[in-house]
Amino acid sequence: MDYDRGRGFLSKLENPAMVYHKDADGVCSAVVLQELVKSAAHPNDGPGIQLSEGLLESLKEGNSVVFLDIPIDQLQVVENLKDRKIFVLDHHPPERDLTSENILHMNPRFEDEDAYLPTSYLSYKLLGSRSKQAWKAAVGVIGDHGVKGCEDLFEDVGSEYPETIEKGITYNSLKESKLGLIADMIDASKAVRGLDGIRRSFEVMKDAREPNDVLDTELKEFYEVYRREIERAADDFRRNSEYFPRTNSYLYELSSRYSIGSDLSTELSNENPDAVVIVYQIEDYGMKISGRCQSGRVDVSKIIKGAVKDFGSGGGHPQAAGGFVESGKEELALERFREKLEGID
Ligand SMILES: [Mn+2]
Repeated sequence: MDYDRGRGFLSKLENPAMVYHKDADGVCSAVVLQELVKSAAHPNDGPGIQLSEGLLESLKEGNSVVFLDIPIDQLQVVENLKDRKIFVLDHHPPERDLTSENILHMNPRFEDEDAYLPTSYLSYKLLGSRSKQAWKAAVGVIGDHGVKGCEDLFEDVGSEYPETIEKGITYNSLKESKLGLIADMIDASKAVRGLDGIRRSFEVMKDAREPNDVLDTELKEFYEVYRREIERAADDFRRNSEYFPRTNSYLYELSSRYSIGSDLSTELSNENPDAVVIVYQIEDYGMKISGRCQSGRVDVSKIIKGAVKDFGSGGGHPQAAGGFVESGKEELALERFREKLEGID
């Protein structure tokens, strides 16, 4: 990655808007990059990776945009922002290289398709020298389950906060550190308060001078609400899920005002790694599905894809996957799940 080129390109942008992905990596990559580019920052506000029409219109009013942690090469965003200067910093598998006269598209996967370097790490590298922002980048990296390949960042963090790396520079030990807790607090802010929660996380992270500054903010309250809700749901799961003994599988309807299906299924699966856990949540716009089987005994991505076929979308990894079913087709998808879970060997 040619970070000097990236820094040069950024330095020429006039008053750019920043758009970051609505998760911990997106928030932290934007906060870190504020050291180079002071600008108004917005989370992407459409479903998934998308931007709302309103946000896109507001970007058209300026002459440059920085996109962080959003694979906008999968969207028609640059086509909608003709003649603007655009900087894209991302680490998702790219579908095309957007680089042109007005656009610089940086992604470590252009050089190594298996690279896994979260955007917060790339933002930090763009700064070009050791910075007091290192711990913020580390929070984003942990939030995206990175760490491997980002050891130099964690060494910089360790020189200022030795306690964070005293158990080693591995994902599992860092997840247990204060920085891992902050990553969870940012995720919780989104689960509990949606986009406003993410905007609060951005402000809190931007204002914080050290990790302890984050721990006593309203993010802590979001996190507590979120933990209580996960525990309540896990308890309800133990009493009310459908169990399929032949396949050691569970099917569970989550009722919650919060979007916790993905984290809940991860926790349930941690307790029972060989079981198949399918959690679904029915909303007025359709049904959200999360599946886990951490041992890899069963490919849950295949099961979800099979169940949502023709009226939804699904995918992910064999051990962890998700899906969506359009409104009105929920029962059909659930029947397919039951059939499948009755009979896997
Ligand atoms: Mn990311």
